[in-house]
Amino acid sequence: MIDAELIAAQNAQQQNALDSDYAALGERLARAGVDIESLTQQASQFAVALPSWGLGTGGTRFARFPGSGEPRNIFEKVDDCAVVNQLGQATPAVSLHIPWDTPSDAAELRQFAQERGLHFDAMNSNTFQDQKGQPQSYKYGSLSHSDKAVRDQAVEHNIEVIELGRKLGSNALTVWVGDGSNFPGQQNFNRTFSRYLDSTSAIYSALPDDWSMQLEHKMFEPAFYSTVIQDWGSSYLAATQIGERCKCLVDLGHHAPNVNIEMIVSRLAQFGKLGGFHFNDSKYGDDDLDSGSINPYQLFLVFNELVDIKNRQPSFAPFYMLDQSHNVTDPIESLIYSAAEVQRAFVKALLVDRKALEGFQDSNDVLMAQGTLKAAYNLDVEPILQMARLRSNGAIDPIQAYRASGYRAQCGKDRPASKNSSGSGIV
Ligand code: AOS
Ligand code: ZN
Ligand code: ZN
Ligand code: ZN
Repeated sequence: MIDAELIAAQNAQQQNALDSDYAALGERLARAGVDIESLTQQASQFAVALPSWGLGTGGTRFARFPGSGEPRNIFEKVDDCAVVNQLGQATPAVSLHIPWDTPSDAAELRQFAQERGLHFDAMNSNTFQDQKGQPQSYKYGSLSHSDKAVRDQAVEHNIEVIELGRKLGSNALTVWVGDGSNFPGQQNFNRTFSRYLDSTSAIYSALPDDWSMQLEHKMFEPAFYSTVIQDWGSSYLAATQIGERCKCLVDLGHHAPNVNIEMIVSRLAQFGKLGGFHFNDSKYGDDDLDSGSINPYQLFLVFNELVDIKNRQPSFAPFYMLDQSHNVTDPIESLIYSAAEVQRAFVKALLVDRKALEGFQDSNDVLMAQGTLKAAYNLDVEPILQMARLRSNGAIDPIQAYRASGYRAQCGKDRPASKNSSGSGIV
């Protein structure tokens, strides 16, 4: 991890400026009857999980351009996650991908993570590509395949992921499948969906009582004509049929352009089926760009719904994870920066004057209703994020501290490039 003294020295240089920015923001918020301390406390408690596959350079279907010092195995990935969390203080959990990051010894990995202040969040299964030595191929699908032997193999894999997750202290399984078709007529929609429901129900019956199962929908890719769980409608139907602890997971990049994602969020939550998120940003499709880099207002509007839901249902606790592919940035920097962007959207959403908003909505004062959201969104809450980090021994400016530490250069020496360095290039 990064030398704590280096972080403290950097913070010492920046603290005067932060103190005065924080005091000024605190005064401004106080005039509106908002206690800055309560916001800072909520920011400190905010957490978004890191994807184990996000620590290496991602790549596209055309090429992957690895950086130096990339992690070569899950232990090195956890080391990098620890750095992201140490500096940014918003990412205490890791979401594991199986089999890309299957540990040879689960207890050892769990302890290794614990020693670095990390735990394991939702587990991700993979039946969208063939693994070495597996008898059946997923070329024509997995959980919805026409051949029972393939479906059984895919169900079995998911059950193994649950078993591994139990040993790691996880309590959720996220299922995303690439199942679908490329041509009209290739598959019968009804029969394919029925087979998917049978398979996921079999997985669900192996789920421990305190676990949930998250179904992740995606409009297209790798299938380009039809996808089995292509949108929140199919996801909702499946989750409802499968069982109470089966929920829908929303990846921000998995919708048609311009779809009103925040409304999907509200709908799913209203009927108890919103289970979690994969945060990222996109311009065209499942671009998996850094959260908040393209459309930060959308991210804010999603959190505006989440805060509204939490006020209605205090027990509401969805899974938050970054699902990004870092192609042209240092993954550690992107993850630190992105987690802060998600946290920022959350804090701004807390600032929405909900009582006033409701009044404007009920009296159809349209301009003031939208202005109420904008007032929260337009406020610069950076001092709150910085103070939350400082108080948890993170860095006021985590990117600057990371660069000053020389961590990546040191990894370049300690981790000679390996062909197996992570980064799937396909997510
Ligand atoms: C794929 O497009 C989905 O976003 C998945 O959530 C994820 O990227 C993949 O499952 C990697 O495990
Ligand atoms: Zn995803
Ligand atoms: Zn995505
Ligand atoms: Zn995706």
